[in-house]
Amino acid sequence: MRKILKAPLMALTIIGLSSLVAHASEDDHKHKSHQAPHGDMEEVMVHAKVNSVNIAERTLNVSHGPIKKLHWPAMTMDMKVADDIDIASLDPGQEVMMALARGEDGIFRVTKTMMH
Ligand SMILES: [Cu+2]
Repeated sequence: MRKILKAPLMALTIIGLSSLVAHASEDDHKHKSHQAPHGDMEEVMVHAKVNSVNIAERTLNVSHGPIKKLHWPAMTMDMKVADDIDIASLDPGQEVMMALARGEDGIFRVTKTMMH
């Protein structure tokens, strides 16, 4: 009896595992999901290249490295900048270390940039 039961159990296990994997990669990183657990106001640092600067919208398009702390992979995205950042001082093509922090609205913003 045991031997007969083993195969279906194995199959169930494999199906279970593969649905977990599929779920994890789905969750991985959609741009809109740039949200840390509630209450996490800490800054994180990441290396990034500025691709373009939108002064009117106060956003940067950046290619940033992975951020382990937030479980974000490396990616290219638009990022809002904090009010106290002099966005006009940033140029396309520049490489920077940037600090990100989540505002009370739940959105991450660039809070500091350092030439890199
Ligand atoms: Cu990103």
